[in-house]
Amino acid sequence: MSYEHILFSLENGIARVTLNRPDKLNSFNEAMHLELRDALAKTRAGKARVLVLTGAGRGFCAGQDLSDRNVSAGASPVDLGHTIETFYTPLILSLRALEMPVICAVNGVAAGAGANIALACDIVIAGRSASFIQAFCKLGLVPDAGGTWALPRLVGNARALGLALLGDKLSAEQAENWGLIWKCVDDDKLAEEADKLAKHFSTAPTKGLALTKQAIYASGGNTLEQQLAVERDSQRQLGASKDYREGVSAFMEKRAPSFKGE
Ligand code: LHQ
Repeated sequence: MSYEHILFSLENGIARVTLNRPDKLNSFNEAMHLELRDALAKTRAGKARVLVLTGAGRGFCAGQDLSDRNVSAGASPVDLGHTIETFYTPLILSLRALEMPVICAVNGVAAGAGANIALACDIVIAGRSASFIQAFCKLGLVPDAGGTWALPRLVGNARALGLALLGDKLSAEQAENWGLIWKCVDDDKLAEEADKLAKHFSTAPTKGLALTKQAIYASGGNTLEQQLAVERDSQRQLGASKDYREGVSAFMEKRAPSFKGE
């Protein structure tokens, strides 16, 4: 599949996706969803050990392309649920299920589903001029793309409700202060910071990181007992991995480990 609305590369274990409809602030139409789906399938099937998601131009993503359907008074009603179940739900679930760290480099405004796609990534870094807007309330909608799940877990109900009911712009700095994202960096350092993280993860023990992310996401719905069982099962599996042997051997031999992601 060739891409018109995204850029994709996979080199040296690093998959990179750039949303690429800058004139529309990288908002999503169906074609972009399908291209992203294909790129995620290639990321899963290839030798990627980390994925970096970012946007082209001055924005990260303004959510759904609002110009792609007719909502005039005489037009037939639209089934937004269909769009959600066909495109956004599988996208969020596949980002979560990717067996590698997913870095989102938020290079500008992230609004509506764009904000929540960013928040579905494992490590979110943002340029100082970037912002997060739960724009849905201005359209009479609820936060989607996992927003109502992620927001209260990341920042608590008070802030989740304030963000979702008011739809105000939250600066990258405030997002970092609130623990909504990992880090805010100067705009001119964003690409460099994302690269540094990507290179780090491309030589990390990928299986261990994949099970770590799964365990942390599972914890929200688990009791302590259940979560202790998740940890036991993960360690059991990882104890048989080559990277675990390599990590321990490298420590004992006082040398840098060489992890293969196996
Ligand atoms: C856009 C968009 C956009 C099209 C900027 N669409 N063109 C899921 C399922 C199904 C349906 C409904 O929704 C959903 C989930 C959602 O994501 S709903 C939420 C959708 N997103 C929004 O409500 C955000 C709309 N955009 C904005 O509020 C502003 O554009 C923000 C605050 C993001 C940025 O403001 P500015 O920096 O002032 O830029 P701008 O508004 O001038 O936008 C630049 C261009 O991008 C402009 O086009 P133009 O031809 O006039 O230069 C906008 O029309 C276009 N654009 N967002 N979502």
